[in-house]
Amino acid sequence: MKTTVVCGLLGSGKTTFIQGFLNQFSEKTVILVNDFAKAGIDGEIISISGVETIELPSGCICCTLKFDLISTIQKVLKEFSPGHLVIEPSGVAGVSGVLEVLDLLKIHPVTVVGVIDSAEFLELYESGMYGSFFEDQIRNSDIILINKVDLAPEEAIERTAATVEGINPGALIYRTVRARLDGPLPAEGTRGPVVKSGEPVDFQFDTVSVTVRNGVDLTVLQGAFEDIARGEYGDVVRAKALIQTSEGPFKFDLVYGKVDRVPFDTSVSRSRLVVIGKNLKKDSLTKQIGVPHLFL
Ligand SMILES: Nc1nc2c(ncn2[C@@H]2O[C@H](COP(=O)(O)OP(=O)(O)OP(=O)(O)O)[C@@H](O)[C@H]2O)c(=O)[nH]1
Ligand SMILES: [Mg+2]
Repeated sequence: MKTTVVCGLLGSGKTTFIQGFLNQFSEKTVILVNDFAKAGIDGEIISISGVETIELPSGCICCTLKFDLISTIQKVLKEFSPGHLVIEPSGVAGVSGVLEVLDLLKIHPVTVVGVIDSAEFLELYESGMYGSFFEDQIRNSDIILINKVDLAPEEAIERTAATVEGINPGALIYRTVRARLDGPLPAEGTRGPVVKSGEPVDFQFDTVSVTVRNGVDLTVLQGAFEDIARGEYGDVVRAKALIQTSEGPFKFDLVYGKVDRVPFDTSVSRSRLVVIGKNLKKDSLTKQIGVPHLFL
């Protein structure tokens, strides 16, 4: 069995990468996704492709949910005998914790794809606010995608690439838009043993999951997302939603202040929004955007 772990900070482009690669997975593939917030969204996004997708419980599989990861993988191996296992840990997971689980289960070879948001990386890395998160990710990656180069100035892209290369000179580094690579994924990684770069980082983010009324007006919703991006509901770093709006199904994404909206391919039966950050105004989020008294 081939195993691919796709890691990276919240909103860096992990799910986008997996979606782009779905048509390359020729063998029987199972995808494990681990959303940090209670209302899972990535599982539904990936599963519409028809690939077997399993949502791990909300939280973080590198630490508190390690045992869930172990038992889920054991179950997947038994039930599906996949030719390819793809794991998307949450955007706050330290990848070394996930790799330790795979080692423990004697699963190899494992290819680690690290996705980096080049529009945000330098500021976050240089501020040191996420501790050893990036070192852990970069040191343990075989392939690193310096993603979102359409959003970052050339100077930032170059400095990001140089910083990444300095941390892991052995990794294959690509600059990507929408995490797209031309050609197939290198079959096997060149990584050595798992590198621990420090204690797992506790981001201390809160999450709010909100049920939204199906059929909500698209313009109103766009306005609400812009309010979230402006900080009206707290210090939000990531929000995402799948919503059946007045104009049909839509996927909304907010990553560090940038709002993105695209039509979704199938109708959404359970419209929902998740917000991740600090000092979140849970009550007003639910009152203004959600169905009152109906938390997920
Ligand atoms: N402009 C631009 N947007 C991108 C690029 N790659 C991904 N995005 C957008 O960034 C947002 C987040 O992408 P995802 O693939 O959901 O990120 P993720 O890492 O899976 O996010 P989490 O699972 O929540 O941590 C979406 O709106 C994507 O469309 C890129 O190269 N350029
Ligand atoms: Mg994702």
